[in-house]
Amino acid sequence: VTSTLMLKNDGRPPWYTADGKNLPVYMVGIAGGSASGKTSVAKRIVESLDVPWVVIISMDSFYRRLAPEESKQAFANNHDLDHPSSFDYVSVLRVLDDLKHGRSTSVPQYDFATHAPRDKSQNIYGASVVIFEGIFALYDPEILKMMDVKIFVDTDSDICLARRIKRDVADRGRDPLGVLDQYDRFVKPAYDSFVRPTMNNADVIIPRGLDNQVAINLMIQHIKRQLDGSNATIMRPILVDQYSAADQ
Ligand code: UZR
Ligand code: MG
Repeated sequence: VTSTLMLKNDGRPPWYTADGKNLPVYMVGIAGGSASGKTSVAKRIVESLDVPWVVIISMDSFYRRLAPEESKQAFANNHDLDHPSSFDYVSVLRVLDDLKHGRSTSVPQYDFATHAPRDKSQNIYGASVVIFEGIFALYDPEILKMMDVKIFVDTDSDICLARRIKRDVADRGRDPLGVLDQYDRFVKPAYDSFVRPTMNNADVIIPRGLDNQVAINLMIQHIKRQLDGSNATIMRPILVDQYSAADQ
């Protein structure tokens, strides 16, 4: 779909104007505890924006490669993957900076079952809206500077834990006792010391995560208004037409 769209658009991605200037790219940061509903909120925002060139970048893609000893510990649930130092911020900044400037980029892919980055990364052509979500999405000062709106999803920790057990067993190849153990030792302490304080960096706090329709709708209205006010007058008609033309 992506390449069809670009060809139909005179070979020009829609985040560039006809004279080659790049349109402002709108960036949304979403942080919150593990299994608080960050990914779901991000997806809901994407579904509701009628701009097709929206991309979700998940911080889970940017776990750094572990040294052999660290990796052994990770398999034994003894490595702290919830500490801010577990992420490769240089790669995060490279990817976000590329997208912010309308450049294509490649996003690493991470395998939760092996606790390691995959050999292949994923190419992204560009986007007019970028949503960056993860436990430390609002942690690094350089990342914060790039975000146009910063959201913190604040969900009760018992709900997060229940969700996390289900998710990690179903999707991430873990066993329930290991998840609980890890929660006590790493997830909860890291949340209290490093994740929760980043709430102070947020513009908006969404209580109850995905259940909070009102807050999410307000957020979506805000983003839509911002898009209308900046690039969308140039961008929207082109995008919407081409999107339906190519997709139907
Ligand atoms: P979200 N995580 C893993 O379980 N395995 C890994 O290899 C890497 C990360 C977990 C990590 C963190 N902690 O709590 C969670 N552990 O992924 C963050 N243990 O992901 O934001 O989707 O909950
Ligand atoms: Mg997630």
